[in-house]
Amino acid sequence: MTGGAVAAVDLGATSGRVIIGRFDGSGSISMETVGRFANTPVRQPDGLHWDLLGLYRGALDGLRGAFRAEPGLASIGIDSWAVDYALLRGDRMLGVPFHYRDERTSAGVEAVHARVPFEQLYRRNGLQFLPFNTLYQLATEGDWLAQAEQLLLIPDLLGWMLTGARVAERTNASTTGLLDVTSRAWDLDLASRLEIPAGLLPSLVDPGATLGGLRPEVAGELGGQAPVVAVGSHDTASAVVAVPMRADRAAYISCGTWGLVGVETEHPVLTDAAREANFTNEGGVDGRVRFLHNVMGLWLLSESVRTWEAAGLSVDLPSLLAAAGKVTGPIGLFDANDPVFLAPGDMPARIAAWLRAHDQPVPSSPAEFARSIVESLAEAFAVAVRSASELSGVPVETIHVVGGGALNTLLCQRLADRSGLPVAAGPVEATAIGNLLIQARTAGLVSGDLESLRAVVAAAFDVVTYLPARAR
Ligand code: LFR
Repeated sequence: MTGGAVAAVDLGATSGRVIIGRFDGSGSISMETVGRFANTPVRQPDGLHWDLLGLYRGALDGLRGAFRAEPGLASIGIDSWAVDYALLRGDRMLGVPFHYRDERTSAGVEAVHARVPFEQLYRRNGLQFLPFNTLYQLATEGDWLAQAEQLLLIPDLLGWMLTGARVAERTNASTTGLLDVTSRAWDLDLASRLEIPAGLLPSLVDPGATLGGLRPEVAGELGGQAPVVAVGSHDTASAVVAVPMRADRAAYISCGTWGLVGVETEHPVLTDAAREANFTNEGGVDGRVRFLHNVMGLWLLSESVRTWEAAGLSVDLPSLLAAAGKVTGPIGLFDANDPVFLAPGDMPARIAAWLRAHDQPVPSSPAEFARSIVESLAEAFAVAVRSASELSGVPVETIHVVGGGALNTLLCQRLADRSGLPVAAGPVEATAIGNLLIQARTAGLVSGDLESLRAVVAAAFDVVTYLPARAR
């Protein structure tokens, strides 16, 4: 196999990166970050939006750096969070995409469920209930839907800006609620019942498909030319590609803003029990299923830090977590799945209110809050792993933690203790690695199924193992 390089544009809820992956021809990978930019949502009179053009600008700047470092770049791939979209009329975006944490969607939930009850929806799309799933957001669009000619999810939107091609990558399309969970085609009957014009939904493509070359103006601006290739454009789909696991006996947690906790299966699990446990069947790369549950994740901590800093406190996260590890005495446990924690705003106040209302000890310092968050997350993760295993029949022997949460030693240890299972932490950059690997396979720089790609990850990146307290 020959060597070569590809570039990942990886957009997270708080920052975006452009990362080059170099493959040396023997199947090994090394990475270089060539661009990093903040992702700061903007509140407008009509609600909370993403700074979409700012993100595109950040991606362009990063890609210019990528071409400088690797003029022969084989391809570019884009991933981001799921569910959010822009509506287009011709080549014009109709407004700025909303942020999924905007609170306008509750009216959309009622409107959709009045037409199609949740039980029926689950049978068709296999998705857990999250109030921001695309189909609920669309139910709030009103006249804008009639004006629109096309809907593009965020990574597809950036792909269109770069190439002019309009597609819907399938792993991310699976989070809209409009994809049939069994056939993996658009559910046009459901769309019509919800009065969503079928013409809005672009042709579906699978990870590995080539969208096309850069538009000439873009290539000129970037100083290079390369095709854009569809990857697992839902960030969680890319992350799961890069979990160095045995999928038949492990669970994964993609732990960043969210904690996505689950297993990989060959077929969707659409039982009443799975629906009642609010587990989702999202589309994975190579036709796999990501059977998982969304837990609130490190958002609980980052939004707390933001609140303290807004009040004039300066917070250093490593010191805060070190202090949290030393907290003694009773620690309040709250339900990290409670939707009251979804919206931006004063997180410590909401946590304190929850604990008080449930007769739990209320923290009085940032360290005590951080400990309560870590313990509550570890507990919610352990419970979700147990449910994923029971509902899917996958016997879980190890829990893999990838993403930023893999650096949180207190969380990984407490998860091992609370689950009674070994926790294998790393790689931190799983999302970008999964993005790079699918491009590399398309370019012929690596080959094989997901198991072969995971072997590349296992060889190239360190994993730290945490054993449960009673096994140490
Ligand atoms: C993680 C993630 C989750 C999705 C949430 C909202 O970044 O993509 O998988 O449920 O963001 O899009």
